[in-house]
Amino acid sequence: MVSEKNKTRGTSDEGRICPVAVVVGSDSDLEVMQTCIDTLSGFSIKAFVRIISAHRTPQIAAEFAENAAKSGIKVIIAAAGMAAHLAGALAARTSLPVIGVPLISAGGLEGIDALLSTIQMPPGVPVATMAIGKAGAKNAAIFAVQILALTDKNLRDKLAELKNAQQQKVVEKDSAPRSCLPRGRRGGTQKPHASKHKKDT
Ligand code: C2R
Repeated sequence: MVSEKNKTRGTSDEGRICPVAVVVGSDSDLEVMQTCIDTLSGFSIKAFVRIISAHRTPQIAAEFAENAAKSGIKVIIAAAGMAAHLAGALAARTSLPVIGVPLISAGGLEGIDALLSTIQMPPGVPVATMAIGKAGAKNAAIFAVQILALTDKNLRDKLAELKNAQQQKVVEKDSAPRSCLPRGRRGGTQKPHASKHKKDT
């Protein structure tokens, strides 16, 4: 039985509504997903973090997804490794946008297992699947902000700042002095043309 505490556990953090839920399949996923939580907090969004497994706690997962919209959540980010059923299982029970982050798990297949499990949803139940691991964790946060920014000018301005800042970084790196490589040494080591120099025997 799901406890009443779990059933009604809302999104309120000291009375504050968190519009983004970050759900992980295991506490072992939290280290990578901290990037997601930190990126959200860079936009002054406090994530509502839960550890829920569609495989290990299926009833809690179902109840969380069914109550999410009512409790003020607007976007769900679901991250899991291995046979990552989590994002799809949540998406099956809510019409909120669900963003999936496939993770690398010890004993898994370097995240390819989680990627395919998260991305290959049947038609009718979409999960917006990000890249594997840390890049996906960061992009999930930005994608959630982009969704919220549709109705929030303040967030739109902050997103524009982020784009400008990252553009500026690349431009600065590009304009840094770099030494020229001698001719013939560009693009790695060149193999001698063995066939041309082969001695006739
Ligand atoms: P443990 O480290 O707890 O053994 O978990 C988790 O996300 C984690 O990456 C190993 C991996 O199993 C994943 N997991 C899932 C689900 N629940 C846990 N993929 C699920 O319901 O999809």
